[in-house]
Amino acid sequence: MTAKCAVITGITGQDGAYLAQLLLDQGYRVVGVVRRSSHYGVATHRLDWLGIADKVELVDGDLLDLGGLCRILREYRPVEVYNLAAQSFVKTSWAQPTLTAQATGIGVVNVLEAVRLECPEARFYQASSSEMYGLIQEAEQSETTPFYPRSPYAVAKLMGHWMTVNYRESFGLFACSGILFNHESPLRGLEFVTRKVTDAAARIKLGKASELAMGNIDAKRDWGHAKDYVRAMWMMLQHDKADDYVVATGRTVTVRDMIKVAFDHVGLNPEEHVRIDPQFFRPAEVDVLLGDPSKAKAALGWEPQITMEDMIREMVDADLARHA
Ligand code: NDP
Ligand code: GDR
Repeated sequence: MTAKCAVITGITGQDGAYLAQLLLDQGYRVVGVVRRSSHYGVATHRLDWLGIADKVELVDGDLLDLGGLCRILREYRPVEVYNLAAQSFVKTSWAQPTLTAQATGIGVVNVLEAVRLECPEARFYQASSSEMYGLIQEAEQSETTPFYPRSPYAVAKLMGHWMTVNYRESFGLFACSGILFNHESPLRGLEFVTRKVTDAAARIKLGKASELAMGNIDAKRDWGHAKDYVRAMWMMLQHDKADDYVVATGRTVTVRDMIKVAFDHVGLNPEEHVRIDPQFFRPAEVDVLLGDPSKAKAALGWEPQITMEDMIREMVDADLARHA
């Protein structure tokens, strides 16, 4: 029997790597769309870390190139398409709003169009974001909470979200939007706050650094583990009905308290090392996010298994090993 094929955009990112691993374990043929880089080989470091770089098939493609996306779907005939690619760093979206709108917003339209034209029977997953809630309109955010985006990134994600809903309602595509709250892992990019903190805790512990410059450490986030969250993506596409789901832990913590977990793990006092640097503040902040994952639990049977504390300790240990 030939294996079911899944196509992942953004396979070189954090979620793409963990999702590829999950799908390989489920027996899928995994095809990853990779944009051309002038540095051959650097793109696969996360897949290498998981030991799966030689188990996935990588094809050249870019979210901004509809023709190329159509060619890939025509050639591989996937049963599932996961659109994880995006300009995903919120702070950069103020510096590069047009690029962010193109990759994170129009890119979704391109993938949806490619699916509609080439493999309309395929199931489609869109990586939507809790950033869409921005200036929160309800204390706990669920699928029915109104959106209020606060960055060019969040505005672009909102376009992708509504396009996904629209293609489902207009063309009958099996298109799901996962509204995922922050999720992290040892494979998280160094620019994001958790990994910045765990990497610094490790370097300070090893005597390779002495301080950590931070932005708004009073911001609160609902942090889960990427491994748990990619499982939710896959579960959405196995359900008998396409729908949208919040994926979150239901608990929110300040950046300050997250820093404490990381520094405690290596026996350091954050007050001796952390300083505030205004360059890390954002033009408009999302002060607090707290997700209500009850729909995903009831409909999909999904629940997070890894706590924020265990995840941060895992990340610090991985960074200690990297720097040792
Ligand atoms: P990453 O930043 O780690 O990965 C982003 C991926 O997108 C990379 O593989 C990158 O490729 C690729 N990419 C960027 N632009 C293009 C393009 N024009 N064409 C093709 N590929 C492109 O993100 P995460 O893994 O953390 O997140 C996955 C998705 O989920 C993103 O869409 C993100 O916005 C969204 N999301 C993430 C959350 C989180 O907490 N992690 C929460 C909610 C949503 P390259 O390696 O070449 O840069
Ligand atoms: P976020 O993640 O913007 O929520 O987007 P990030 O980790 O960048 O910031 C979280 C919060 O921490 C505050 N913060 C800092 N952030 C960074 N990066 N660096 C700092 O020094 C710092 N100091 C304080 C931020 O102001 C913010 O409040 C992530 C991305 O993965 C998106 O793609 C995704 O959609 C959302 O999560 C859900």
